[in-house]
Amino acid sequence: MKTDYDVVIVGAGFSGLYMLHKLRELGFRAHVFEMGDGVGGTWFWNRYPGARCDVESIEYSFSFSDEIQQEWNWTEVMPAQPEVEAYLNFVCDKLDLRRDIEFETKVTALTYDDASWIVETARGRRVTCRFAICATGCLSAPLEPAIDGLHSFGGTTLYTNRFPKGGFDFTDKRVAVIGTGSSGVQSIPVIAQQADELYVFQRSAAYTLPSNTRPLEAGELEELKANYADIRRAQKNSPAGTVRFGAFAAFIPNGPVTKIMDATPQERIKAIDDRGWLGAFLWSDVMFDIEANKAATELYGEMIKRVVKDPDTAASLVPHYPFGCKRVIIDVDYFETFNRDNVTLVDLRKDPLEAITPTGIKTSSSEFEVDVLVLATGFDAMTGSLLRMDIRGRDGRRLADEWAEGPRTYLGLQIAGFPNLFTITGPGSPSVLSNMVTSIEQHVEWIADLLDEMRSTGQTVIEPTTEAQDEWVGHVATFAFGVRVDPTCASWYLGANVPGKPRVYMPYSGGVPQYKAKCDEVAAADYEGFVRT
Ligand code: N01
Repeated sequence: MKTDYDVVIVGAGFSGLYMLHKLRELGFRAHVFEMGDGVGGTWFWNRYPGARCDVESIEYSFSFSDEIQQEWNWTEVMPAQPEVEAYLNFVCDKLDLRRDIEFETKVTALTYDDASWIVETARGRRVTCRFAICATGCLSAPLEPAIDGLHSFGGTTLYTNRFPKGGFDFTDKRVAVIGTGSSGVQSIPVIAQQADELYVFQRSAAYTLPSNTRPLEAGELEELKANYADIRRAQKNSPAGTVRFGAFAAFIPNGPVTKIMDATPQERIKAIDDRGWLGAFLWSDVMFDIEANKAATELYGEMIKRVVKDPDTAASLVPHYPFGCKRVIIDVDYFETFNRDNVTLVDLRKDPLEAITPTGIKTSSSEFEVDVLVLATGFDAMTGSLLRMDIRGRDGRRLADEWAEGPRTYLGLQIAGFPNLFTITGPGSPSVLSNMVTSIEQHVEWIADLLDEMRSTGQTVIEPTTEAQDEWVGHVATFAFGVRVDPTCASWYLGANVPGKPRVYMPYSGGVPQYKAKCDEVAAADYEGFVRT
């Protein structure tokens, strides 16, 4: 059967762009649908003030083209949003990708029919393709918080994950920020510098470390570029797909050997005297022993007290859940911001949020009148962007039904019952536990090799077996223990931030090299675990 395209790709972020390029190189007729009016995905939508990557720029970039990595000039060690977005536009122009991208076109449904997929969009377009590839990102389905009166607010409501292009001027405004995950923690210091008054509504305190970002020094970038071959090789062999680790560099290479539980109170304090914030966590038992983890959090609290002058505020800023169960944040002057006269922390664990009113926010003990409400309340991560499309596979089965108890994939790449559908960095792959760009490149190249091979052998349909999928899901689940699934921690890795979402630890935690080895083994064994016809 003739289809409109060989491949439709949903999304024009890092993964969609590289997938398009790779398929075009191989001579496939590929087409991208993108919801935004520009490329970038995560880096298109999350343009809130202070948005910054937590992987060093030199590694948070494509490795597939030496020309691109030599031509592009990063200016900072940890890149801010505008620079990553500009980089992706540069890549897009350099590879002339735009001509195959249909912008402002949201895909609403994907339906499998007769060895092909029907793709429907919110604009009423309906096209067919042999393969459909979801390059929809892990953190791209914004979560609207279930707060009474949310839509009654009469001022300006802004979402960090859909922040206006061109920014927003907070000057002379009374502002409330709800949410203190990465987006809140990064935006709060910047908003505080502009706003008249800033109220930070915190339900869970954050583990955040100074980003230590800085401009790249003269000659530094050139030296890094000269060593790119080694850096890229090392990235691929590193569990997290990154080797330089920015703010977290002190955790590497071999990790600490001393246990905090064996350290005297004086030795613990000396650790933060000598090593600052990282001194709280650089102990070998912190991730393995919950008492050690609590001791580390106490030390972290000591560090907070050293910075935050008001003792009640400092106490409220200490997390109530274990270190390591949520993604650790990098910030610029987060704790220092609470010493400003115009900033107030509202601890929702002591004074719960009751409602949003037409003029502001009501907690159980107070009312806060504000002009602007900033919602930094996160995402329906990893599955949200897939399940918000109506995806129907073989015999009309709905992905939403198949995943009612949590996502099930083979290798995070394909789903039994959904032939010829691929997920780049899908649940069950390292994705968010790694440098996303490293993992995206590995997936794109694996999928491209497979499609190329299928074309050469005349095969048109591929689907994993239920047995292979069950086995992989079971393997991924063996890593869901300890702090990752701590009941006090509502992490998005676990789906625990979304009311009603099944609690399943979604990413694969075995590390990038082990995962890649498995994917390569599967391919070498004639795509073991998949059925091809
Ligand atoms: O979202 P989050 P995010 N009432 O889910 C609170 C990546 N990222 O956008 O924890 C009051 O982490 C919620 O409270 P609680 C990164 O991987 C990376 O900040 O549920 N509060 C929490 O404080 C990150 O992990 C960068 O108790 C409510 C916050 O909102 C991921 O994206 C930068 C609430 C949500 O935090 C998500 O980060 C930005 C309610 N009803 C993002 N509902 C980098 O630096 C929710 N909250 C690379």
